[in-house]
Amino acid sequence: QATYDVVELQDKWRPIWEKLEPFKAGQREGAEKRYALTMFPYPSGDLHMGHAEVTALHDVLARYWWLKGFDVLNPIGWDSFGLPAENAAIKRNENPAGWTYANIETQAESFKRYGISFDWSRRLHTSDPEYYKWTQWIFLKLYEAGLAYRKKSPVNWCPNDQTVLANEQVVNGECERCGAVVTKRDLTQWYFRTTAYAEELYNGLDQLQDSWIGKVVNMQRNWIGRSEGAHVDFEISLTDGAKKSVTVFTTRPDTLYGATFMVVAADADLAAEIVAPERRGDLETYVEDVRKATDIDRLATDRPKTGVDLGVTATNPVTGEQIPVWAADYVLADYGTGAVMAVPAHDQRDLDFAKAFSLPVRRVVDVLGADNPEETYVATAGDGAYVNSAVLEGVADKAAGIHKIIEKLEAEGHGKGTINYRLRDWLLSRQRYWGAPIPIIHCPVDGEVPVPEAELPVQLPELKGADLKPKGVSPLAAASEWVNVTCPTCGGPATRDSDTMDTFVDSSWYFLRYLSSTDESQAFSSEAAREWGPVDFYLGGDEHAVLHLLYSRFFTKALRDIGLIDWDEPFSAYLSQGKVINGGKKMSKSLGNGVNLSDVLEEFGVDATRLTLVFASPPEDNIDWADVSPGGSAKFLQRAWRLAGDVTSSPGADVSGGDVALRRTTHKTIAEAEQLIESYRFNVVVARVMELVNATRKAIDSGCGPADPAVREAAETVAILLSLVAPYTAEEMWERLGHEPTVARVDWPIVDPALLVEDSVTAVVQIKGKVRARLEVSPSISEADLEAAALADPAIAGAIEGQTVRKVIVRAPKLVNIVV
Ligand code: ANZ
Repeated sequence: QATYDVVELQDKWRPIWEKLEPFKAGQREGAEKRYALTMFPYPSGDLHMGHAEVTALHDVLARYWWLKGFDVLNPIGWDSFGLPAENAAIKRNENPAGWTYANIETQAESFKRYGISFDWSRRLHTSDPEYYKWTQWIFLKLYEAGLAYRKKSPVNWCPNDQTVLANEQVVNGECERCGAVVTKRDLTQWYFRTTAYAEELYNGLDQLQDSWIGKVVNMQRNWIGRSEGAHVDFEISLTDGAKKSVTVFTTRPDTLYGATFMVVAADADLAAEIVAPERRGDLETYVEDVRKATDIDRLATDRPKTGVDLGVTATNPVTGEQIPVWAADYVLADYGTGAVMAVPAHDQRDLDFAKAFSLPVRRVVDVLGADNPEETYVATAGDGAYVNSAVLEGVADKAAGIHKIIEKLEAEGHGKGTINYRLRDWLLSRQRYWGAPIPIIHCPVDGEVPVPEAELPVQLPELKGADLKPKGVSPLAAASEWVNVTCPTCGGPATRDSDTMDTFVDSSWYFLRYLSSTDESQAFSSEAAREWGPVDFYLGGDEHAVLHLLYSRFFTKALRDIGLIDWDEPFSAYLSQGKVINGGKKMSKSLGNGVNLSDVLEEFGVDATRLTLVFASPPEDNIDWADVSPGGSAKFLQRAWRLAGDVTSSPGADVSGGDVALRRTTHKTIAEAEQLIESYRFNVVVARVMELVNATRKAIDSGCGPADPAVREAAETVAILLSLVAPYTAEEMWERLGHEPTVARVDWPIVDPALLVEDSVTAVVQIKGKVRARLEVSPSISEADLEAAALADPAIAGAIEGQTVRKVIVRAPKLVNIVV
């Protein structure tokens, strides 16, 4: 090809690669394995700039690993269940499958053209029965292990999507998908017991600290929310004379002497259980209001305090006082125990509540320099001297105070030290159609009965769009032929569970299915998991920082304990890429600043687009499309391509006598690229390749000339390094340089360490202060090497012969002084 024509290049190489299949995992027997994973796409429409960015970045590392000799797994699939398909289907009165699979085909075709080094033979779609059969199977495994269960409780309800949501899907009180304000409903739902792993999920973050992008580790820490504190038992005297023990969770048990009242969550069962008969009406009216507020509102410190006196008292276990018990909304039903000991002097929300309802305030910590909260109504949370606190008075500080009071509570049987987690169980059932049916049958006689394994998958019946309209119950409930079955245990009439699973269930194990995506006999092979897992590098968006990444970690631990895998964490390294924005703003329809990927590809070609995205910034930073130049990228690629045509030496030419300056640049570039790629600084790699292209061009035009084998070495290096980012151009260069395809599977060039030595410096060697020799040495020479070189120098060796060397003073790399 005499001119650089991107369309021609793309059309030429794509079929050749498809025939060669250079990226099939498992083809390098005996080689070390590497698993590179990028978050699989949701099939809404064609690929967009975000997909182009993440896959281009990810491909740098995956392709690098092939060049470095690893056996690489870099799979692709589709997260193809979910609401957008269902909503599109309702609009068009179709089944969601049609829309979904058409989009998948479009995206697959685009990915192939985009030249990503995926192993296409492992392709999967979570909405295929062959896939969700195993999602259901895993659900049943978790059910058997007691990690999936059903319970009735107040749940998040999206009035727009007419379905429940997990806590993780409620962002600032709104549905993370549609933005509707989320309300609460009392419903019986399926949960995964994520809380059983709260401690391990929290502690496991320590080992990910250095290999995961820090902000995501911190977000998970905050989400899991570990609090050290104590459970303290209070005895409540009910109106009928009975006693009931109620436990509160507190992070400040050392303030127990200042607990002047107790507050329980108004919407917790406990409140209704203990309320005095004459207060029940007030409580019920109040609870109706409480249900309308989001958790965020309820916890807001600046909110006016409201509540109902429950008309009963509790005994403070250390003072013996009878304290009133109230119900309020600022205490949440599903955090801690749903009840708190209120210490108004040292907790602002309790103090605001005390002020609103004229409840007593007692200071128990005298914080140096702070005014008395009993007078100021400003709570003090700091450390100070204990007052009004019997056994704690004289104790040095908060830590010692907490320790001492826990000891006392434990000794007297009134409580114990504990660790509380904010993490809740994962609500997984959804009242929508386009998801994996929950494989449970409800029988009036036998209760919950798992669908027998041989009957999996429980297939989704085909429903038309009209039947899918959200009604608050799953559309499947109305599919009577599908719902009504016989009980597998007793053979009597029973009904299928009509809810489907949250699509985050599908994506919590897809990285395992890739290991055995065509295996019809099992979800995945444990053997393959041992060989390939865990994922060595995962790249994706940080919108999944708590949702998908936390759920996958939970699944991994659960499946490990079930005995299916033997590693603890799914993703050894995780990085989240920045967003592609435009003009400083997020791309959006309303701003009209969207950049259409297919237009960009059309105008500049695949390679220039990929190069632009990789070169624009470090992977984790945003890319502002207004600041980049795909045209400039295209020009650079053409410059690189031209080098290959200018080389006149033959392939395999002996390079040892080649131009040293150019060879140094080449080898330095290779060595640096290696380090840069391994630290994910892909943009700098591109910059180095650009410099190498310039140096090679200069050598051809005004240096050693095109026949020097150093020029070939440089051009071949450019082709190899460029293959990570611009595969079409690189492949064409490789061919023009006289090689067979594919450059994507050559060996990473070996660096000659001698060529990495920077320009040498002169070291002076003195004997008793007189200069006797000068040596050319590396600027980074060690003291020991310099001393050895000096003593071995013929002039020095001659001068000191027959004398005793008393001392050698070395100042590398410049000076050696020998005292004889
Ligand atoms: C008494 C106390 C005194 C408290 C004090 C704090 C300061 P974190 O750190 O978030 O775990 N609390 C406990 N359960 C609650 C619930 N269901 N809803 C709202 N608040 C609740 O917070 C734990 C603290 O939050 C607990 O410690 C409790 O108030 C409150 F000077 O107990 B503390």
